[in-house]
Amino acid sequence: MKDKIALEEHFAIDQTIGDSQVYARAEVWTTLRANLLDFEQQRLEQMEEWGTAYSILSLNSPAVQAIPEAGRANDVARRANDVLAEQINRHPKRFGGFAALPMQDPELAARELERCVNELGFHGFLVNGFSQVGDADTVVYYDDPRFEEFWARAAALNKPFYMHPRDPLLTHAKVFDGAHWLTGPTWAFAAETSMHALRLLSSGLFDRHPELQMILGHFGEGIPFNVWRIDHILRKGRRGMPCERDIGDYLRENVYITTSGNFRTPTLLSTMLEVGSDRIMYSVDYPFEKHEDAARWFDRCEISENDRRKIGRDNARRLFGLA
Ligand code: GRE
Ligand code: ZN
Repeated sequence: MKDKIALEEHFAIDQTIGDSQVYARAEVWTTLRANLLDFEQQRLEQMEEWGTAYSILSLNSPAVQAIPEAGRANDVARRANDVLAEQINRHPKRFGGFAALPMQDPELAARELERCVNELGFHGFLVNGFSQVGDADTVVYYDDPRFEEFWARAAALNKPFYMHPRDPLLTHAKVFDGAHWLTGPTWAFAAETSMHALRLLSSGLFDRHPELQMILGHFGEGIPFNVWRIDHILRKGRRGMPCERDIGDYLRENVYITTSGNFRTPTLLSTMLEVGSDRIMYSVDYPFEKHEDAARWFDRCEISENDRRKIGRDNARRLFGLA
Protein backbone atom coordinates (compact mmCIF):
# COMPACT_ATOMS: atom_id res chain seq x y z
CA MET A 1 0.00 0.00 0.00
CA LYS A 2 1.54 3.22 -1.25
CA ASP A 3 -0.15 6.09 0.52
CA LYS A 4 -0.25 5.10 4.18
CA ILE A 5 -0.51 7.64 7.00
CA ALA A 6 1.63 7.01 10.11
CA LEU A 7 1.20 8.86 13.38
CA GLU A 8 3.59 7.68 16.07
CA GLU A 9 6.74 8.92 14.40
CA HIS A 10 9.36 10.69 16.49
CA PHE A 11 12.00 13.38 16.24
CA ALA A 12 14.29 14.97 18.83
CA ILE A 13 15.97 18.31 19.40
CA ASP A 14 19.33 18.95 21.08
CA GLN A 15 17.72 19.45 24.50
CA THR A 16 15.83 16.10 24.39
CA ILE A 17 17.99 13.73 22.31
CA GLY A 18 19.81 12.41 25.39
CA ASP A 19 16.58 10.92 26.76
CA SER A 20 16.56 8.27 24.04
CA GLN A 21 20.13 7.03 24.53
CA VAL A 22 19.26 4.54 27.29
CA TYR A 23 17.07 2.70 24.78
CA ALA A 24 19.86 2.02 22.28
CA ARG A 25 22.90 -0.22 22.44
CA ALA A 26 26.13 1.65 21.74
CA GLU A 27 26.39 0.18 18.21
CA VAL A 28 23.00 1.50 17.16
CA TRP A 29 22.93 4.79 19.05
CA THR A 30 24.83 6.71 16.36
CA THR A 31 22.18 5.77 13.81
CA LEU A 32 19.18 6.21 16.10
CA ARG A 33 20.46 9.61 17.20
CA ALA A 34 20.99 10.73 13.60
CA ASN A 35 17.54 9.46 12.58
CA LEU A 36 15.80 11.24 15.47
CA LEU A 37 17.49 14.55 14.60
CA ASP A 38 16.89 14.14 10.86
CA PHE A 39 13.79 15.26 9.01
CA GLU A 40 14.64 15.54 5.34
CA GLN A 41 17.10 12.74 4.58
CA GLN A 42 16.57 9.20 5.91
CA ARG A 43 13.08 10.00 7.24
CA LEU A 44 11.66 11.05 3.88
CA GLU A 45 13.58 8.31 2.06
CA GLN A 46 12.19 5.61 4.33
CA MET A 47 8.65 6.96 4.03
CA GLU A 48 8.97 6.97 0.25
CA GLU A 49 10.49 3.49 0.04
CA TRP A 50 7.90 1.82 2.28
CA GLY A 51 4.77 3.65 1.22
CA THR A 52 4.05 6.17 3.96
CA ALA A 53 2.81 9.34 2.28
CA TYR A 54 2.27 11.37 5.46
CA SER A 55 3.73 11.19 8.98
CA ILE A 56 2.43 13.02 12.02
CA LEU A 57 5.58 13.74 14.02
CA SER A 58 6.08 14.02 17.77
CA LEU A 59 8.95 14.63 20.17
CA ASN A 60 10.90 11.71 21.68
CA SER A 61 10.17 10.34 25.18
CA PRO A 62 10.02 11.38 27.98
CA ALA A 63 11.48 14.80 27.04
CA VAL A 64 9.20 17.60 28.27
CA GLN A 65 7.39 15.30 30.73
CA ALA A 66 10.68 14.75 32.61
CA ILE A 67 11.52 18.44 33.18
CA PRO A 68 10.18 19.22 36.68
CA GLU A 69 10.47 23.00 36.44
CA ALA A 70 7.44 24.28 34.53
CA GLY A 71 9.14 27.32 32.98
CA ARG A 72 11.90 25.17 31.49
CA ALA A 73 9.42 22.52 30.40
CA ASN A 74 7.49 25.25 28.59
CA ASP A 75 10.67 26.59 26.91
CA VAL A 76 11.68 23.14 25.64
CA ALA A 77 8.14 22.34 24.45
CA ARG A 78 7.90 25.63 22.56
CA ARG A 79 11.33 25.12 21.00
CA ALA A 80 10.43 21.57 19.87
CA ASN A 81 7.07 22.72 18.49
CA ASP A 82 8.72 25.57 16.57
CA VAL A 83 11.32 23.20 15.08
CA LEU A 84 8.52 20.87 14.02
CA ALA A 85 6.42 23.70 12.57
CA GLU A 86 9.36 24.79 10.44
CA GLN A 87 9.70 21.27 8.97
CA ILE A 88 5.95 21.04 8.37
CA ASN A 89 6.14 24.33 6.48
CA ARG A 90 8.92 22.91 4.31
CA HIS A 91 7.04 19.65 3.63
CA PRO A 92 3.32 20.27 4.21
CA LYS A 93 2.31 17.24 2.14
CA ARG A 94 4.62 14.89 4.05
CA PHE A 95 4.61 16.04 7.70
CA GLY A 96 2.03 16.96 10.29
CA GLY A 97 2.57 17.58 13.99
CA PHE A 98 1.49 16.68 17.49
CA ALA A 99 2.35 19.30 20.11
CA ALA A 100 4.67 18.61 23.04
CA LEU A 101 3.13 20.18 26.15
CA PRO A 102 4.42 21.36 29.56
CA MET A 103 1.80 19.50 31.60
CA GLN A 104 3.71 20.60 34.73
CA ASP A 105 1.56 23.75 34.47
CA PRO A 106 -1.92 23.11 33.04
CA GLU A 107 -2.43 26.78 32.11
CA LEU A 108 0.87 26.92 30.18
CA ALA A 109 0.01 23.58 28.56
CA ALA A 110 -3.40 24.80 27.41
CA ARG A 111 -1.89 28.00 26.04
CA GLU A 112 0.82 26.10 24.13
CA LEU A 113 -1.74 23.63 22.76
CA GLU A 114 -3.92 26.49 21.51
CA ARG A 115 -0.88 28.12 19.87
CA CYS A 116 0.11 24.85 18.20
CA VAL A 117 -3.37 24.09 16.87
CA ASN A 118 -4.58 27.59 16.00
CA GLU A 119 -1.33 29.16 14.78
CA LEU A 120 0.89 26.23 13.71
CA GLY A 121 -1.84 23.93 12.32
CA PHE A 122 -0.95 20.91 14.48
CA HIS A 123 -3.27 17.87 14.68
CA GLY A 124 -3.47 17.62 18.48
CA PHE A 125 -0.93 16.77 21.16
CA LEU A 126 1.15 13.84 22.34
CA VAL A 127 2.12 13.40 25.99
CA ASN A 128 4.76 10.97 27.18
CA GLY A 129 2.86 9.65 30.18
CA PHE A 130 2.94 11.30 33.61
CA SER A 131 4.86 14.52 34.26
CA GLN A 132 7.42 15.12 36.97
CA VAL A 133 6.34 18.33 38.63
CA GLY A 134 8.37 20.63 40.88
CA ASP A 135 10.94 17.97 41.74
CA ALA A 136 12.10 14.84 39.93
CA ASP A 137 10.38 12.52 42.40
CA THR A 138 6.86 13.98 42.17
CA VAL A 139 4.69 12.40 39.49
CA VAL A 140 1.35 13.71 38.24
CA TYR A 141 -1.23 11.86 36.16
CA TYR A 142 -3.72 13.73 34.02
CA ASP A 143 -6.90 12.57 35.74
CA ASP A 144 -5.82 14.91 38.56
CA PRO A 145 -8.44 17.64 39.25
CA ARG A 146 -5.87 20.35 38.44
CA PHE A 147 -6.36 19.46 34.72
CA GLU A 148 -10.11 20.11 34.59
CA GLU A 149 -9.79 23.41 32.77
CA PHE A 150 -6.96 22.07 30.56
CA TRP A 151 -9.19 19.22 29.34
CA ALA A 152 -12.08 21.59 28.65
CA ARG A 153 -9.84 23.78 26.48
CA ALA A 154 -8.27 20.72 24.79
CA ALA A 155 -11.68 19.20 24.01
CA ALA A 156 -12.92 22.51 22.59
CA LEU A 157 -10.20 22.35 19.91
CA ASN A 158 -11.72 19.11 18.57
CA LYS A 159 -8.34 17.39 18.07
CA PRO A 160 -7.28 14.03 19.48
CA PHE A 161 -4.39 13.41 21.86
CA TYR A 162 -1.86 10.58 21.88
CA MET A 163 -1.02 8.93 25.22
CA HIS A 164 2.54 7.79 24.51
CA PRO A 165 4.71 5.61 26.78
CA ARG A 166 7.48 6.47 29.17
CA ASP A 167 9.08 4.29 31.80
CA PRO A 168 7.87 4.50 35.40
CA LEU A 169 10.39 6.06 37.78
CA LEU A 170 12.43 3.06 38.79
CA THR A 171 12.66 4.42 42.34
CA HIS A 172 8.85 3.98 42.43
CA ALA A 173 8.67 0.63 40.63
CA LYS A 174 10.54 -1.97 42.64
CA VAL A 175 9.00 -4.69 40.51
CA PHE A 176 11.67 -3.98 37.87
CA ASP A 177 14.62 -4.35 40.29
CA GLY A 178 16.97 -6.98 38.93
CA ALA A 179 14.90 -7.37 35.77
CA HIS A 180 15.83 -4.27 33.82
CA TRP A 181 15.40 -6.06 30.52
CA LEU A 182 11.66 -5.76 31.18
CA THR A 183 11.74 -1.93 31.32
CA GLY A 184 11.14 0.24 28.27
CA PRO A 185 9.31 -1.17 25.27
CA THR A 186 9.68 -4.80 26.42
CA TRP A 187 6.88 -4.44 28.99
CA ALA A 188 7.19 -1.42 31.31
CA PHE A 189 5.94 1.02 28.65
CA ALA A 190 2.74 -0.97 28.18
CA ALA A 191 2.18 -1.52 31.92
CA GLU A 192 2.70 2.16 32.74
CA THR A 193 0.79 3.56 29.77
CA SER A 194 -2.19 1.20 30.00
CA MET A 195 -2.55 2.16 33.67
CA HIS A 196 -2.50 5.89 32.87
CA ALA A 197 -5.00 5.35 30.05
CA LEU A 198 -7.31 3.38 32.36
CA ARG A 199 -7.10 6.18 34.95
CA LEU A 200 -8.33 8.64 32.30
CA LEU A 201 -10.99 6.26 30.94
CA SER A 202 -12.43 5.56 34.40
CA SER A 203 -12.17 9.13 35.73
CA GLY A 204 -15.28 10.56 34.07
CA LEU A 205 -13.15 12.64 31.65
CA PHE A 206 -15.02 11.17 28.68
CA ASP A 207 -18.42 11.76 30.30
CA ARG A 208 -17.55 15.43 30.61
CA HIS A 209 -16.09 15.52 27.08
CA PRO A 210 -17.82 12.81 25.03
CA GLU A 211 -16.21 13.96 21.76
CA LEU A 212 -12.65 13.79 23.12
CA GLN A 213 -10.50 11.11 21.44
CA MET A 214 -7.42 9.42 22.91
CA ILE A 215 -4.94 7.53 20.71
CA LEU A 216 -3.02 4.56 22.11
CA GLY A 217 -0.07 2.97 20.33
CA HIS A 218 1.25 -0.60 20.31
CA PHE A 219 -2.24 -2.06 19.77
CA GLY A 220 -3.69 -0.32 22.79
CA GLU A 221 -0.95 -1.22 25.30
CA GLY A 222 -2.80 -4.45 26.19
CA ILE A 223 -6.17 -2.90 27.04
CA PRO A 224 -8.22 -4.45 24.19
CA PHE A 225 -7.02 -7.91 25.19
CA ASN A 226 -8.18 -7.36 28.78
CA VAL A 227 -11.21 -5.11 28.46
CA TRP A 228 -13.80 -7.85 28.82
CA ARG A 229 -12.30 -8.87 32.16
CA ILE A 230 -12.00 -5.26 33.33
CA ASP A 231 -15.71 -4.68 32.77
CA HIS A 232 -16.68 -8.13 33.99
CA ILE A 233 -15.02 -7.39 37.33
CA LEU A 234 -16.26 -3.80 37.61
CA ARG A 235 -19.86 -4.87 36.93
CA LYS A 236 -19.71 -6.94 40.12
CA GLY A 237 -18.82 -3.79 42.06
CA ARG A 238 -17.66 -0.37 40.86
CA ARG A 239 -15.67 0.33 44.03
CA GLY A 240 -16.06 4.10 43.82
CA MET A 241 -15.19 4.43 40.15
CA PRO A 242 -16.55 7.84 39.09
CA CYS A 243 -17.28 7.29 35.37
CA GLU A 244 -20.81 6.57 34.13
CA ARG A 245 -20.30 3.76 31.62
CA ASP A 246 -18.30 0.58 31.03
CA ILE A 247 -14.63 0.96 30.13
CA GLY A 248 -15.38 -0.91 26.90
CA ASP A 249 -17.90 1.77 25.90
CA TYR A 250 -15.19 4.45 26.09
CA LEU A 251 -12.72 2.12 24.37
CA ARG A 252 -15.10 1.82 21.40
CA GLU A 253 -16.16 5.48 21.31
CA ASN A 254 -13.25 7.58 22.62
CA VAL A 255 -10.11 5.60 21.75
CA TYR A 256 -8.16 5.01 18.55
CA ILE A 257 -5.49 2.32 18.48
CA THR A 258 -2.34 2.19 16.33
CA THR A 259 -0.13 -0.62 15.10
CA SER A 260 3.08 1.14 16.22
CA GLY A 261 5.86 -1.29 17.10
CA ASN A 262 3.54 -4.31 17.20
CA PHE A 263 3.45 -5.88 13.77
CA ARG A 264 1.46 -9.03 14.43
CA THR A 265 -1.61 -10.36 12.63
CA PRO A 266 -3.26 -12.32 15.50
CA THR A 267 -3.04 -9.14 17.62
CA LEU A 268 -4.54 -7.06 14.80
CA LEU A 269 -7.40 -9.52 14.29
CA SER A 270 -8.17 -9.66 18.00
CA THR A 271 -8.21 -5.85 18.17
CA MET A 272 -10.50 -5.69 15.11
CA LEU A 273 -12.89 -8.10 16.83
CA GLU A 274 -12.89 -5.97 20.00
CA VAL A 275 -13.14 -2.40 18.62
CA GLY A 276 -13.76 -2.74 14.86
CA SER A 277 -11.59 -1.70 11.91
CA ASP A 278 -12.75 1.94 12.05
CA ARG A 279 -10.70 2.62 15.20
CA ILE A 280 -7.35 1.14 14.21
CA MET A 281 -4.67 3.13 12.39
CA TYR A 282 -1.32 2.21 10.87
CA SER A 283 1.84 3.56 12.56
CA VAL A 284 5.50 2.60 12.64
CA ASP A 285 7.19 4.20 15.71
CA TYR A 286 10.08 5.39 13.54
CA PRO A 287 13.01 5.56 14.18
CA PHE A 288 12.69 3.16 17.13
CA GLU A 289 11.11 0.75 14.65
CA LYS A 290 11.69 0.28 10.93
CA HIS A 291 9.28 1.32 8.18
CA GLU A 292 10.42 -1.86 6.44
CA ASP A 293 9.20 -4.13 9.25
CA ALA A 294 5.88 -2.31 9.61
CA ALA A 295 5.13 -2.14 5.89
CA ARG A 296 6.28 -5.66 4.95
CA TRP A 297 3.85 -6.93 7.56
CA PHE A 298 0.92 -4.55 7.08
CA ASP A 299 0.89 -4.43 3.28
CA ARG A 300 0.34 -8.19 3.04
CA CYS A 301 -1.35 -9.29 6.26
CA GLU A 302 -4.56 -11.28 5.75
CA ILE A 303 -7.32 -8.72 6.15
CA SER A 304 -9.74 -7.44 3.54
CA GLU A 305 -8.55 -4.70 1.20
CA ASN A 306 -11.39 -2.56 2.60
CA ASP A 307 -9.94 -2.90 6.08
CA ARG A 308 -6.39 -2.30 4.82
CA ARG A 309 -7.49 1.02 3.27
CA LYS A 310 -9.26 2.08 6.45
CA ILE A 311 -6.41 1.15 8.76
CA GLY A 312 -3.64 2.24 6.42
CA ARG A 313 -5.07 5.63 5.56
CA ASP A 314 -8.78 6.45 5.63
CA ASN A 315 -9.37 6.34 9.40
CA ALA A 316 -6.55 8.85 9.94
CA ARG A 317 -7.82 11.04 7.11
CA ARG A 318 -11.23 11.18 8.73
CA LEU A 319 -9.93 11.70 12.29
CA PHE A 320 -7.53 14.50 11.34
CA GLY A 321 -9.62 16.03 8.54
CA LEU A 322 -6.91 15.46 5.93
CA ALA A 323 -7.46 15.89 2.19
C1 GRE B 1 9.21 5.30 21.70
O1 GRE B 1 9.24 6.47 22.06
O2 GRE B 1 8.31 4.86 21.01
C2 GRE B 1 10.35 4.41 22.12
C3 GRE B 1 11.31 4.91 22.97
C4 GRE B 1 12.36 4.10 23.37
C5 GRE B 1 12.45 2.83 22.88
C6 GRE B 1 11.49 2.32 22.04
C7 GRE B 1 10.43 3.10 21.65
O3 GRE B 1 11.24 6.17 23.44
O4 GRE B 1 9.49 2.62 20.82
ZN1 ZN C 1 6.76 5.87 20.15
